[in-house]
Amino acid sequence: MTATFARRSLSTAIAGATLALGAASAQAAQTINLGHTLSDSSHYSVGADAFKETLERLSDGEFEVVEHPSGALGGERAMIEGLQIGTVDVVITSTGPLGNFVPETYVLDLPFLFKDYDQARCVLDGPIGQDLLNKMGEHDLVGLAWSENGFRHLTNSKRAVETPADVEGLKVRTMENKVHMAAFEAMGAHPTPMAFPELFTALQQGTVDGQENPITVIVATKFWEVQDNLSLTGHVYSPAVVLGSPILLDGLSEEERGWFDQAAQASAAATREEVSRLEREGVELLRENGMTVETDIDKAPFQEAVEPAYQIYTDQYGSEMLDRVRASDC
Ligand code: EAX
Repeated sequence: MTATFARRSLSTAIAGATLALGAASAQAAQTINLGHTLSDSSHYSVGADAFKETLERLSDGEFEVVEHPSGALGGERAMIEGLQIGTVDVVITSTGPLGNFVPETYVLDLPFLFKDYDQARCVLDGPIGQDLLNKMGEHDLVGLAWSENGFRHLTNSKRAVETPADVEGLKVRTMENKVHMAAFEAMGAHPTPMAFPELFTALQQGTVDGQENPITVIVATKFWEVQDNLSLTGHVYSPAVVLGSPILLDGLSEEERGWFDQAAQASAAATREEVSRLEREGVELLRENGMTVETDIDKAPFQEAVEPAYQIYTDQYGSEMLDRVRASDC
């Protein structure tokens, strides 16, 4: 084959391929990459499935959602950065690393702020929650809907924890969140911030003694394989949020954007329902798998121990948001 012939046939091939691509993209669905850190049996996956089903149905196949569970696209901080630069389209994340991007959300990470699920959901579904979603727009993120992770509890491999004194000296993995870190520091623990995808191995290898997460996450991650003790401290409510990339969403028509809003709302509703189910059934499942569960925790001494976190928060961010949450009718 001569060089000239080879070149010509190559350019013919490229022209053909370009045509084929053009024809395909006229009909092909636009792929939406959705990421989260939890397993495909988790409450986030229930939410991801609802997002996918709703968006694909409403858009009549114009969009196709591809789910990437288990931190396949990175930890929550990395995925949020991905939304900002457009390498990820939709993320379901806790507020763990979100305050690093949208400091207004730190208020939600204060320990013992909400007394129960009803109150937390009511605040997030009302004007405060809406204002916080809107704030995300000022930081290259689109806040689509408040979803849920759950009330967080402490697990560890060293001892049964009943009082804050039992927490002293424990190396506890926290999320990359300075309000959470301040709370654990105040209890006398050694807070070790770490992205979630690294956590299981860190527990297995003894890099940290413990971690804290809702029943939902403890079940979905099978933490019983690496942690013996669970104490139902319920020390902080952990919201989740369905976030979108402005690079994708700002380019959509109003109708298309509406489909994403509805898909996010369906996702949040399905996730909350699954959280409620696991709150009813999860502890029993953890016991069956060998965890020792302290259910009867006196919260008052814990609440007192973490008080310095409030001072640290208000010194830096003022008390306006906190006062609003406390004054809400919820
Ligand atoms: O959002 O990092 C955490 O502990 C979170 O609770 C988990 O990734 C689910």
